[in-house]
Amino acid sequence: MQLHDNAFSPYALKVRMVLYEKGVDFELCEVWTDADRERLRTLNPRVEVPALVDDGVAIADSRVICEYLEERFPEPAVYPRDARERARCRRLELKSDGEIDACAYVLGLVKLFRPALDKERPEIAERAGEIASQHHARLEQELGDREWLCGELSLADLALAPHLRTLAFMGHPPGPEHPALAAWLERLSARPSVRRGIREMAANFARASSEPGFEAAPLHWRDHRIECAVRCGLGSWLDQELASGGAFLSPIA
Ligand SMILES: N[C@@H](CCC(=O)N[C@@H](CS)C(=O)NCC(=O)O)C(=O)O
Repeated sequence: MQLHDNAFSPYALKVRMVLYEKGVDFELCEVWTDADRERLRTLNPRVEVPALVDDGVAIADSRVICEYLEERFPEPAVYPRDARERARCRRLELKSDGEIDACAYVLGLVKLFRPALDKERPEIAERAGEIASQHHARLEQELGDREWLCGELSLADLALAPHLRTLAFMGHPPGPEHPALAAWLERLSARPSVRRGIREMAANFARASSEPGFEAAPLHWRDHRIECAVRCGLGSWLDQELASGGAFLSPIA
């Protein structure tokens, strides 16, 4: 089984953490170069990481991959057994991969990828920070007094780990008004699968950010990320970036 990914991607990280939780052996094929991207194109026409190859069959999209892994390696389970909790887990995973990823992406845009934009327009980070607090408040409610979001540790927790760690890294940890969420994030971050994943994400970020041209590299925009960018006042900026090649959309595939 080969996993084509880059730990810098929160989706890739989610799949890695599921594989670590399940103790599945796999070969890592990281995507860094144009040649790697061409190889990825043959596995996933949207040219997005992660893509999994099992016995010569390619499977793309982190949610599809995680469901596949659960069916292929049922124990230990990363989806709740109860159908209602399972539905809740999928909803939280969607929220994580959609809205919360998007907020972290816009903050990453101004804090890491386009720092000049942050200097010119500091209100964008401010707006994204307010959105992050709204997500924290919502998750605090979802968590209530549970140890994990859906009772047992599940994909809902694992999916959120990369995004909430990224938000914290960019100056937006759960605040004192979100004590249950802060304690949950600490518990989650101490789990070996998550610790390992976060370490790999940090190493890949260090490598990517030390490459020449990091701050000018074209950025991938899609679905919720575009919506959040527009909410933060970046609509016409994004249009210009798309026109000038500073931004690109997933291919239609
Ligand atoms: N829905 C997809 C989204 C995957 C995705 O957007 N991956 C990004 C990295 S976070 C990517 O590979 N973008 C293309 C690129 O950066 O060249 C999934 O869950 O796997």
